[in-house]
Amino acid sequence: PHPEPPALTGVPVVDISATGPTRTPIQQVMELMRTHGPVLVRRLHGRDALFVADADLIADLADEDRFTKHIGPALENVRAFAADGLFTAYNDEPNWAKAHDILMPAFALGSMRAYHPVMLKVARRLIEAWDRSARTGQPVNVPDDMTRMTLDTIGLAGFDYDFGSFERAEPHPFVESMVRCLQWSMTRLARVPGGDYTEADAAFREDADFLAGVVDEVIAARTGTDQSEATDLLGLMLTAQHPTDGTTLDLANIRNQVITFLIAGHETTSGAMSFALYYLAKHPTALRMVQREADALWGDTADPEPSYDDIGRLTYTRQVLNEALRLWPTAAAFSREAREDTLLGGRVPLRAGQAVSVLVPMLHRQPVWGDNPELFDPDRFTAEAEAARPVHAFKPFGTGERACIGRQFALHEATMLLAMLVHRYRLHDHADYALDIKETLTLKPEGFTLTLTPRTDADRVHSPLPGAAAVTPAE
Ligand code: FDE
Repeated sequence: PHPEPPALTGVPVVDISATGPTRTPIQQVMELMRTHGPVLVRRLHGRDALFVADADLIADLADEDRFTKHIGPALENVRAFAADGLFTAYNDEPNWAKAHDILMPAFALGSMRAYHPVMLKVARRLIEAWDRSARTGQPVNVPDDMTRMTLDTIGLAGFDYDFGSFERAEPHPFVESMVRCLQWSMTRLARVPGGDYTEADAAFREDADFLAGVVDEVIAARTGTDQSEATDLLGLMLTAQHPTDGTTLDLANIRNQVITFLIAGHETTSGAMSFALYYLAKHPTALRMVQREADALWGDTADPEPSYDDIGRLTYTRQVLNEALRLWPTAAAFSREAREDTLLGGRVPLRAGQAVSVLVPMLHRQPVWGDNPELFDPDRFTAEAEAARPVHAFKPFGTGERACIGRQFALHEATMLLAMLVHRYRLHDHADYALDIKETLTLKPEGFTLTLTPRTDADRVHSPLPGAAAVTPAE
């Protein structure tokens, strides 16, 4: 039962029924906000959705006492195949708190030490593939290869399941089904009343059943055997008891978690790395800085062995990722709802349960980001700059207790890979790529390709980093 929202005085209402939400609904709302400002109602066939990007309103929405996560129509659609997995569970669904408590330790920063070797192994698969392309001069498709890499990583680190993505010309059938399920979730939002969608729905069911079948096989292969030594997420889910009541997750919920981690853990992270490489290819100075950081750690070693601790030292690389996530947060919108009737920011009336969608890319272009928010500038993420900014101005991982559990996982994986790539290759924007952002619930730079040449010792930066002890040149 959705409460009838009160009239929003002073909030512009923009009717998009003539065009529908288009194939790029996020970029459409971004455009609407450029015209109508950072608070607006988007009306589609008489259905209203409130979108906000205003920094003060989002700081208010981050107040967990008054607001909580809202499962909106997009996530309702994803529930059709991820059900009560962490991402799509209702706040009061018992399996949310249970799985959250059981899985949190597996995603704490310290746990990344356990996943580091697997992440490195998959990074080397990518490098092997890119070395081949570098030899032949063939362009690499950046988002496709980043997706291969993140899928193999979450498959192996999560469930000891090898998708073997680099040995395939086309994505693994599991991925194709998953992508179609996500597309169904998105296009279902644009349906016109009275339309006939039986065919699309039947195709979706088939894909969803296929996903469940593959995951059930992975789980079945593990349930009969002793999991006490397993270090991956699945082993943990099969054995870990809730810290207070001692219960474990049931098999149906474990299946939903596996599907959830595969969805949540790979498209978002691969998009983030793709945008970071895009900006590096376009910004030679930033690229030089990232190379310098990697060179300081790994010097002229052709095949460095990045250690877990190295990744924490890649501070500028991390700044580049953050800045890419500022301009194009790959999970671009999340929804909140008021716990009780309230005034958002003291001015926008909201009923309990009413949805408010945060349009993150526009939050990341608000005046708190200065007067040139479109400019790619990793210096926005120095420790000093971050300390000077309101805490809720940057939300690529959502907010509050339903914020991203995979954040450290994604950042460790992405930071290591970026540094290894810039240490090894010169990146050539051979096609003078113009940004074209595809939306499949997440964002990615469609058709972004690079050519590569190996960096040589002569390319490497041998000067010390600023702040390092100066080396006196020999007379
Ligand atoms: C979550 C998340 C979020 C929130 C959403 C809402 O609020 O609705 C966000 C915004 C995110 N997430 C984002 C992101 C980005 C990136 C790169 C990522 N993410 C990554 C990842 C990885 C993994 C594994 C993940 N991720 C996972 C996840 C999960 C499970 C979740 C749900 C949580 C809860 O509890 O709710 C998330 N994620 Fe993320």
